[in-house]
Amino acid sequence: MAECDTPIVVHLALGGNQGDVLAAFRRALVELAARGVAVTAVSPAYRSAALVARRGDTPGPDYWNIACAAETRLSPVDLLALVHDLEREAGRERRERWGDRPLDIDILRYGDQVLSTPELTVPHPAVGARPFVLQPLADLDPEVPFPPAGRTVGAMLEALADPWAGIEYVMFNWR
Ligand code: A4P
Ligand code: MG
Repeated sequence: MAECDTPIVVHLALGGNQGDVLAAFRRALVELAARGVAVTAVSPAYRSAALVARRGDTPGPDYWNIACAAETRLSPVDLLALVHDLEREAGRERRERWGDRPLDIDILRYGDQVLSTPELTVPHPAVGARPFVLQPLADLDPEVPFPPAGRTVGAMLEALADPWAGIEYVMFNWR
């Protein structure tokens, strides 16, 4: 396992729409901390309608989404392997893209690094388009810059036609 010399600040998005998702989030946050990802801040939980892959698809159950900030010495590839382990342990089976899932963990940002490999794209390409990702990120810190251009979370939110599109409910004390 490759380790970085200095801890890297990472931002993760957690989502899910099957079973007790908030319980899955709580477990995942404990496991991240236990396996080398020191979680420093966690957002409120946002409930939103499921975004579907294609117009006309029947949406599944509503999602819960949160964001967290953390510090880790894990390399990007090892961090991806860890989040896949946690998704599996939460009972996730990959059947179809955007299928219903008890837990999904996306690596939104890995310090200032830009990576594009078949397994991992960082920053996550969908960050700027999704209120259910940007709103919880803004709760952590709206000034966080995303490489390569350094666009902040706040600026990305302001650029959306409707920064609250699809969001139905925000739960503050969910942990
Ligand atoms: N992968 C590449 N880059 C990354 C990254 N930065 N972080 C690869 C995590 N994974 C990354 O992901 C497919 C592959 O992406 C992985 O094998 C990994 O190597 P996946 O989690 O297996 O599949 P997925 O989640 O179905 O696809 P995708 O494109 O990641 O979908 P998203 O973006 O996760 O969207 N509606 C609401 N309201 N809230 C949601 O959270 N999420 C989705 C899925 C659909 N609708 C939603 C929500
Ligand atoms: Mg995913």
